[in-house]
Amino acid sequence: MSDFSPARIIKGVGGQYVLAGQDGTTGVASARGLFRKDGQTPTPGDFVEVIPSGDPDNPWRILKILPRKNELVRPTIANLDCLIITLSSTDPAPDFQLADKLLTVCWLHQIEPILCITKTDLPDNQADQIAQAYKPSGVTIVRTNPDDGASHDSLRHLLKDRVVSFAGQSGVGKSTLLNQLFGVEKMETGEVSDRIGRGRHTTRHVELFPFSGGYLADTPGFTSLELPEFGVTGPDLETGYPEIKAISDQCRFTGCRHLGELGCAIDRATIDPGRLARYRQFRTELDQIKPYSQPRNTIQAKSPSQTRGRTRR
Ligand SMILES: Nc1nc2c(ncn2[C@@H]2O[C@H](COP(=O)(O)OP(=O)(O)OP(=O)(O)O)[C@@H](O)[C@H]2O)c(=O)[nH]1
Ligand SMILES: [Mg+2]
Ligand SMILES: [Zn+2]
Repeated sequence: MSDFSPARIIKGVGGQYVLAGQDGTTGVASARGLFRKDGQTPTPGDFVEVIPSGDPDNPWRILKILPRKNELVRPTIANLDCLIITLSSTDPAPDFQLADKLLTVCWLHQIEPILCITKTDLPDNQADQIAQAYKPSGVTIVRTNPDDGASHDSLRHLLKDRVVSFAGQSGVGKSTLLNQLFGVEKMETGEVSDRIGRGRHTTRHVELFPFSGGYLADTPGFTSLELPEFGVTGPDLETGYPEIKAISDQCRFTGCRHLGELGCAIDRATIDPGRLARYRQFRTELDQIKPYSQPRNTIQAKSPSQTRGRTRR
């Protein structure tokens, strides 16, 4: 038993958790009721302490969640090294707001982002324009499609020995790519609806698969993500736009918000118009939020006690 604890949660569905021990063996656990009272939710990626439960259906019981180095609300996952922000280059139309928000959250919380542009095999794809817009941010960009073996190799190389998750809209090809990286069908994939041009939410839960010395997680697609949910404030936003931050010391006034102030250097610089418009929109929205109305950080290094007042999902 001591060999199995602490174990990592690799999947949690309906109050039942699949755990992987240090030695790679798996087991099924329930969580003690106390977590709900504490406002804690055992989350995929968590390390947990367990004891035998005596229940043959759920042989282990989770007693304690060990401190997290980070956690995301969407996708719901903890202790990530890297996030593959998956953006379709066509159908479904890329959601750049979502991509920018995820990039911001990653950079603020020491999760390395990889921008993965899928469906580059389809006609009229926007892969070149997307890559051009994001290159100045410095993010690692990988373009891929099911026949592009070289892109799969470079992703496998980037993922070695790390805990990595996919994130992005439904239908962008997260599960397709995960299957390609494994070389076997691990996850079901779904069509994109012709009528509404959206995915069908084929993946319904987060699941971590052992991969190349670490883990690779498939996650359900999502569209909405509000920066304040992740504790992002107006001044934090620049961290999500390194190409803006790099020239902000040339603005006439310190603390310039780059919203058209006198002497703002961003007005003279060449910033991708889409990126700049989204920065300005988010900054305006975030600056309207009064500090006391911000929810607690939901992604941050946790104190050992891990007490927090908010439940997720
Ligand atoms: N042509 C082409 N089709 C792709 C590519 N990647 C995924 N698809 C197709 O897009 C559809 C959606 O792919 P999924 O892998 O299910 O998408 P997902 O991101 O996992 O979606 P959810 O699980 O709903 O979040 C499927 O029909 C895939 O075959 C690609 O690079 N090129
Ligand atoms: Mg999927
Ligand atoms: Zn400025």
